[in-house]
Amino acid sequence: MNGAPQLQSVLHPAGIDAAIISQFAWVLSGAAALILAAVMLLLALALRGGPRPVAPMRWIAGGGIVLPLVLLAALLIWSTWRAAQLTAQSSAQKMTVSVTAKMWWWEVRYRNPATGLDVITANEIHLPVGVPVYLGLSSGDVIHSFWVPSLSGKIDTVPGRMTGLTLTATKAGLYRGQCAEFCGEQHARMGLHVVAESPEQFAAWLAHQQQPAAMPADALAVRGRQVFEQQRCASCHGAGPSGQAPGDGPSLTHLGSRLYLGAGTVPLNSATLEAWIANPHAIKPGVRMPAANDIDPASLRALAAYLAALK
Ligand code: HEC
Ligand SMILES: [Cu+2]
Repeated sequence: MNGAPQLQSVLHPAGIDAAIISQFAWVLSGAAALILAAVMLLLALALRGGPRPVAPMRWIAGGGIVLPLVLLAALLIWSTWRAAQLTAQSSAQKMTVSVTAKMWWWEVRYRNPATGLDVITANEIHLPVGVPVYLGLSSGDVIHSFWVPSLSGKIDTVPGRMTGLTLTATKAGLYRGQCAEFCGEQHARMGLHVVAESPEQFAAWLAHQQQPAAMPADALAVRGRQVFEQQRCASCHGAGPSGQAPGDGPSLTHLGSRLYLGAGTVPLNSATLEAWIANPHAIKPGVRMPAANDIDPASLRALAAYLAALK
């Protein structure tokens, strides 16, 4: 799906709540535009001068009091009625996903029904189309805000608190999301992607994510696995058979199956992987991962090959 058109647009809804929100945008801006046009027309007529068809007091009472009251009341009643149809934020849903916002990436967890343990991934949320999914949101550090405009409204993630959002994707596709609360240096590069797919595709994806990381098969990747251990990458990342352990960095257990690197910053491929490992600060300045300064080119290539093979 790499390279597919991605939507991050309130005006292209692909979720139940997003459709209501975009309707708000159209109706309220439409009404405002009509009123503005009418006022401008009256202004033009007034500037032209000539006889006045209506007495000034009537204009003031009609246009200044009655019209705004009627119009605002109508819009208020309509929007209150429509807002009540937004999905209730209850966790009584079929499916729950936990999302923890961190500086500057997203940890994503699914429950593995077989083991009762969490399947941990990052920056990419897979959802089955048509199924209401409750996202339990929290923060590992400062306040962030979870927002995937094509799917739903946005909600803050607050340290020490759980907030929740229920999403129902109505169209399969790749949707971009963005942290929407300033959270430091790399706030702008704290993106995420939602892959909305058929329930069958989703089930296959989740079953695959539940598997332990593949052991490297070819010589280059075997070498890469050694470099990974020598470089102490696992102190933050924990990839490999024990890779489901939470850490200060995103899980790399199935890194090769993801579309982007650095929370939606660059597409994931071997070139970007090598560049990221050598110096992530060149791609995302200030990122909370050290550059691997003491790594030779051959080891770097092997390490990138190992990580890319973690499908
Ligand atoms: C001090 C902890 C730390 C160490 C050590 C560390 N990383 Fe990271 N790494 C992070 C953090 C934090 C991120 C998330 C950065 C972001 O996107 O803001 C990250 C992101 C990554 C990513 C991108 C993951 C994704 O899905 O976007 C890769 C790949 C990666 N690290 C590989 C490595 C490798 C290989 C090493 C060893 C050479 C290493 N890291 C060492 C903390 C660390
Ligand atoms: Cu932010």
